[in-house]
Amino acid sequence: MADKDEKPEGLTRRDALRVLGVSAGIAMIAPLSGCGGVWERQPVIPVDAWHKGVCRFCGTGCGMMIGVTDNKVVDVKGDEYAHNRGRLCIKGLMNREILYGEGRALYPMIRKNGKLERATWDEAMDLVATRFREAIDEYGPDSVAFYGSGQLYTQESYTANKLFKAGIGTNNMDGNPRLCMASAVTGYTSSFGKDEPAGCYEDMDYSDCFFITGSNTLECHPILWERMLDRKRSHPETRIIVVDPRRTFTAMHADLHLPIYPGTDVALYNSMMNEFIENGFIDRDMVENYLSFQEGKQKRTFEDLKKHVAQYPAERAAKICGISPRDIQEAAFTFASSKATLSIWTMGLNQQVQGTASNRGVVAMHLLTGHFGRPGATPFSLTGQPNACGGVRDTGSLSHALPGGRLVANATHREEMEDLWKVPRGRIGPKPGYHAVALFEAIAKGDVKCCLVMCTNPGQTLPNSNLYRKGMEKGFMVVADSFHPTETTIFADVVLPAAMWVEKEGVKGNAERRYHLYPKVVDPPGEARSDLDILVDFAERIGHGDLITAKTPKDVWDEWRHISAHSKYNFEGITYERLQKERGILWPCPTEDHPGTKRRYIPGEDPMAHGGGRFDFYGKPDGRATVWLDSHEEPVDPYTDEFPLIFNTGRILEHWHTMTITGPVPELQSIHPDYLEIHPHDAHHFNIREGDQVIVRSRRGEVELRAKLSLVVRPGMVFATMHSAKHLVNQVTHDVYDPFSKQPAYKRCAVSVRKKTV
Ligand SMILES: Nc1nc2c(c(=O)[nH]1)N[C@H]1C(S)=C(S)[C@@H](COP(=O)(O)OP(=O)(O)OC[C@H]3O[C@@H](n4cnc5c(=O)[nH]c(N)nc54)[C@H](O)[C@@H]3O)O[C@H]1N2
Ligand SMILES: Nc1nc2c(c(=O)[nH]1)N[C@H]1C(S)=C(S)[C@@H](COP(=O)(O)OP(=O)(O)OC[C@H]3O[C@@H](n4cnc5c(=O)[nH]c(N)nc54)[C@H](O)[C@@H]3O)O[C@H]1N2
Ligand code: SF4
Ligand SMILES: [Mo]
Repeated sequence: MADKDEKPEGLTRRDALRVLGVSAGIAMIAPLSGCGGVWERQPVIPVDAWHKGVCRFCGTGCGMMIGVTDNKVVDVKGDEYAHNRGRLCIKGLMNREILYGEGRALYPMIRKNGKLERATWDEAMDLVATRFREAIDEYGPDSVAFYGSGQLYTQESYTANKLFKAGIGTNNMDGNPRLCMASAVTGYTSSFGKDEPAGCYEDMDYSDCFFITGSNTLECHPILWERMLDRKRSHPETRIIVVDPRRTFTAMHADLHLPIYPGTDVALYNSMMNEFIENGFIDRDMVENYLSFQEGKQKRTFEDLKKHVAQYPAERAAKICGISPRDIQEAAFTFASSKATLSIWTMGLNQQVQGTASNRGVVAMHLLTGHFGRPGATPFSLTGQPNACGGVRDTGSLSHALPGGRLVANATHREEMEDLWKVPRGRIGPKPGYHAVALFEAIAKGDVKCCLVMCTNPGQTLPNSNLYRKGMEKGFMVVADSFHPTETTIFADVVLPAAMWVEKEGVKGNAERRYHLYPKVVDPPGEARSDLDILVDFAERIGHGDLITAKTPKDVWDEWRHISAHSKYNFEGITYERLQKERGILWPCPTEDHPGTKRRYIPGEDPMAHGGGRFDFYGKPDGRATVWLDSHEEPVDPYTDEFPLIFNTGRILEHWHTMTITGPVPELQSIHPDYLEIHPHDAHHFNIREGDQVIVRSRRGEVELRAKLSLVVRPGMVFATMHSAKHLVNQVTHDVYDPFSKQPAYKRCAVSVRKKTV
């Protein structure tokens, strides 16, 4: 941890991160805010009351104490009794500031003669209900849609899902988790039959090998990164392998870094599996008793898998991936021979055309080597947003899904939900609705007339955004956001001011299946209302008040937890009273005296698992997990003489997505993510110097950025963050998506870069 006196004054942000490295997320607070770290800070304003809560930002879901005086959050500190053991990263600490940044949306607005004008809630909600009703009457229920978020509370996503699917009768219900976690969902469900990770954060305390792929954990899940480093500090023999085309801060701390070409993960994992087989690292009991094998729709055998991965000897895979064969062999040996290997992955895998195949490649490596279901041994997909798991994946708030792991396309699942929701059989349509990209395409075409957007900013975050931004001008867009203007509210016909974080109450489910409660501790500003209140009001005004009978966060939670009992996600035992007392609980948790489940699929540990064997993969009819035979595919959008570079996008530590929340925080305003990382060789070739304004152009659009010469990227590759609204990188990205998950491939497209000439 940075000592106040040793503060690396005068260093750039990047230098500071590099120096501080291991404690980056935490230590950054000193150079940035100049306040010397939370531990030494004397409270400026006395705190009247401390409330137990949770950070609003990433999927880590760190517990925090929230200090309130005079209806204002005046302080926050890490909760020592929560899984994060009192730690918070810089964004966690900034929860104190985010409520009071400039640009909060304070009252409803309606577009009149092209301009957004202040309106009353009654006027705004009446207009919304009338327009939706008219569209439904004239064009049917599929002419309206909901586009939600992994940052809404579970009660909010659950209510919207029920209202749209079982009330209005449309499956046009999707959200930003499609851009974020959809490939993890298809990866898990095709492997295990059920979504969500099998392990938990505690596993990090027992691993001897961390295989981190497509995740810049140090910047994006800093507190989990710290937890992994705790393990390495106490057990220095612990190995960290990082697979990332960029030499990120995470990669800089790796024992082995494989800087593969973007989109070549499948070749790498196949090659590693080949090494496992050739070197006798296969868990025979696992293969014989707990696994099945599949390629497309065909059943396969272990012998077939052997032949399949034999097509990826290290030499060949190394060429595909642009790394050395020895590094593949070393990665495979370290992975397989450790006592317990834990894999971590995020958007580098999910946001690829082969997102699903990459996900199940990592899962397969664990299943084949038996690095599964023991403390420290698990394939762990890290979720990005704080409630993508609990709020959206578990409640089935996606266009193809229904609650508790059910599917729209499955007649039995539809009937179960119609009965549980007490609506007539046949109410839920058999056809999946539009997924994110298709939804905005349908709005652009005029097939979807009205869309309610809640807690997300698609005008900035959809890929190939020029196309969809034009569409938003066409449809009747209702946008509930806590800030205005955003790149989406500027297209809105109605803006609804939303309460955020602890201005409202709700439950979220983090990356390890932990449900935890966010209390309401202050009032929202102006006339802002909670998203749940907005949805309940909307339901009543369009004539579905009799369906949406649970109207408070507690009542909705109680309805949902009882419904969950009719699925393998059973968390009926997680009552509101327990949530108020405990630091969250991991599902499954069927009864009030159940402590929660750390590891799934293990009889005796997971209440859903049965039999006397090592595992019960109850999500699959034969009780066996599936290993998939997937092949490497050549990337879409190839580079050419005209577009000779590969463009990659992502995040930095201090900012959150579209910066609506972190942008106004004074401490973070000196950090401008408006640059393009370019390797000095390429910069030289294209006659670009540090600080030059450059135009990045793809087959779809262009964006102006500031050149930053950097060894983080390989020659032939450039990188920019997704954060800046002034520099919309998604004008350039490709809207091609994984055919199974429909998640867009933000991490790879071909571009040209040239110096801007004025
Ligand atoms: N500070 C901060 N933290 C956040 C967020 C934020 O906005 N700011 N957002 C949260 C959310 S919603 C999410 S989804 C997560 C995202 O968390 P991460 O996925 O860790 O973050 P990204 O920067 O999007 O991408 C991760 C890495 O994938 C690499 N990559 C690109 N292509 C490939 C490939 O083909 N293979 C492999 N193996 N790697 C590749 C990129 O170089 C990049 O370093 O972060 C969460 N946490
Ligand atoms: N190029 C590129 N694009 C990407 C990605 C990438 O890696 N590269 N990553 C993708 C991923 S993984 C994700 S998750 C998405 C994120 O994309 P978005 O969800 O579009 O981005 P956010 O900035 O998180 O938007 C959240 C919005 O909700 C508002 N808000 C905050 N709290 C509340 C609340 O309680 N209620 C309401 N109603 N509003 C609230 C905020 O002001 C903000 O406008 O971006 C995707 N887009
Ligand atoms: S790691 Fe994530 S949840 Fe924890 S404090 Fe940082 S942003 Fe918040
Ligand atoms: Mo995300």
